[in-house]
Amino acid sequence: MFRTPRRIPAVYSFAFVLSLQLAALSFSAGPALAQENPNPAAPSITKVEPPNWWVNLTPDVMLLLTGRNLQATHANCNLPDVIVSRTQSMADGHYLFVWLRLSPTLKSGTAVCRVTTPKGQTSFELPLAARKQILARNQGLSLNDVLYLIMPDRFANGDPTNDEPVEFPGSHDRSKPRAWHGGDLRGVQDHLAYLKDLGVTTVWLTPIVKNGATQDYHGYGAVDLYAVDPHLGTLEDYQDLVAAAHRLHMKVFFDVVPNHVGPLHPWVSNPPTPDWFHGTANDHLTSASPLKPDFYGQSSKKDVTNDLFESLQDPHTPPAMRANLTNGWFFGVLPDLNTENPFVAEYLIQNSIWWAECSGLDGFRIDTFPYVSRKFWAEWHSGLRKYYSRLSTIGEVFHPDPTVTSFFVGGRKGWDGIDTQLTTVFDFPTFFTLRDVLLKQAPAGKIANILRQDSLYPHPDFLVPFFANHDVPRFASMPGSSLAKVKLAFGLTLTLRGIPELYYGDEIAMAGGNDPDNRRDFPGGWREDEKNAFTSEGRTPEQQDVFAYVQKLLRLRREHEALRSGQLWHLSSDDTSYVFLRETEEERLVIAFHNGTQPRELNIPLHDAPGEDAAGAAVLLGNAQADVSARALHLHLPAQSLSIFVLQ
Ligand SMILES: [Ca+2]
Ligand SMILES: [Ca+2]
Repeated sequence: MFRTPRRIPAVYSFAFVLSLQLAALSFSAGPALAQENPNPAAPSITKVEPPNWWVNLTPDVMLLLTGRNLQATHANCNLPDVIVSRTQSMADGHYLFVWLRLSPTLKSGTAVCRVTTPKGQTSFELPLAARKQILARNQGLSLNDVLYLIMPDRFANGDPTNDEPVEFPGSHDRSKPRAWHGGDLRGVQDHLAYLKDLGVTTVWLTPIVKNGATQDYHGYGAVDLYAVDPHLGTLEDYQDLVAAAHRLHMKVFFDVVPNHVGPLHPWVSNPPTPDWFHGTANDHLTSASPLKPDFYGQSSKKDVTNDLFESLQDPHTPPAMRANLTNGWFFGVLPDLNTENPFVAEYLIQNSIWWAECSGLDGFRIDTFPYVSRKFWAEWHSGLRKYYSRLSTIGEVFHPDPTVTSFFVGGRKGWDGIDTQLTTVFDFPTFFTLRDVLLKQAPAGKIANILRQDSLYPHPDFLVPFFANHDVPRFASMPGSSLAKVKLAFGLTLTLRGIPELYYGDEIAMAGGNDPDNRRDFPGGWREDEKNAFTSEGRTPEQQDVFAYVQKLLRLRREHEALRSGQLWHLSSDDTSYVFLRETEEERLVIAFHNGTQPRELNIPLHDAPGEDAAGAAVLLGNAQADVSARALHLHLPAQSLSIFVLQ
């Protein structure tokens, strides 16, 4: 989401929302598909969703037709293997749902379907293609992966011709932090080699679907779930990007937002069914929890506020303590989809299948996960995994407490009897802890305390640890930060268990405060940029120092399986240091983190611990010194350091 501290961005003030709603009233849904009929009562269709489908994929497809006078008495298609099994007209004929049964003998082609009403006839086309062979399609995550989060508008401008699409005049201005800046999908593709060279494997792009407002550069204000935003390029650009990534043995994650659409989506003023949303533009709940932190005895004085999800995980809360979170409009502004409505659920499942099928994408990052009912997540995952068994999903659960984050992970049922089937979550507890330890001198032992709670997760090795994303201030700009601290943050994130996520630009220690300042343009992504930090010559010595450090850590991860999938053992933990070991059958690596401002000696007995038979230790990274004698590990740790040793 475009949150950061929980404040409503100025752009979504009440007056602004009102103007959006008025604007939406005159929104045109797109080009007419059939000839304008001079008879004003005749049916017409302006939009077909999904716009195309595939043979030998699903047995059925539900179409949502948008138009006028769509009170069908009859609908049929010209292909014998495409049967209209049911229709339902809604919203005074502005929408028609059409369920098609696709026979297994169906061949690719274009179905021409006719809709007949008491006042006339119209038709629409539905291309039905053979499934494309896509190299390495829909792979899902493995423990070898490292994610890299990109906000495409702010990374690189590969195609200046799309900077200001005709339908969005005045939307592009690099001098304004909330305007579109011109970055696009082509720009990401152009820099895959940079990312490969850095050593990440998987790009997560913030949403690429079409947005409506001139300040929706972040992508979280959808107006069309079946279109790429024209600022970012075309569907073909997205398909090309995924294909290019796959050729480089890289992966692409799609940011999906089933919780809400943007205030300008045409559904808001004219919903396909009366209960398409939870509430209406004029009458809805707000997503803030009705509970305050002190309900569970917690302080409300925090630097980075988090979402109050405790009541969702708590089996003792009555519905009134949960409804705001799952049914309220995010910020009180973003229209909350009624995912309990089976038509909405089917629409969203098909929409995700459509993106997976047409692009070959490898997984979904799921926005605002707890704000959607768990029953829906089980249905959505079942619907997708029928066709894409390997697809991975990562849920955003913005909360520091593992008892809360783990509740949403799939793989087992919660107290409500529901298995969300979510592959994993972002490791927000580790995020909060790393910032507390590195920036606020919290005890280093807090890291061990978070890892202790891995027992709450079915697969803790699949957690996604990180120290920054697009919703929080840049690590380098936080009070208490320094280049040394940035490197420590990378060092811990890339050696703890899990599949790490890095935020674009942190590898050159980019600066930035709260949203949108934390989303500055990557230097060199634009032809007019003076410095090009995508090249070593274009980086300052400080940028190159951090870049080379991250690159080296990522190389060590590739070379040492223990850093990717080794068992993690605590060796020592106290206020200033945390020393741990990653073990596979082949090797044992010791990672020694010291947060103190003075050097320190540590003697760690290895009796009855992994490594007790070690004869020595060789340094792989860092300036600490280690030797092993008398079944003990003797460490000399420089101030504020992280070192990696291989035990011999
Ligand atoms: Ca562009
Ligand atoms: Ca919701």
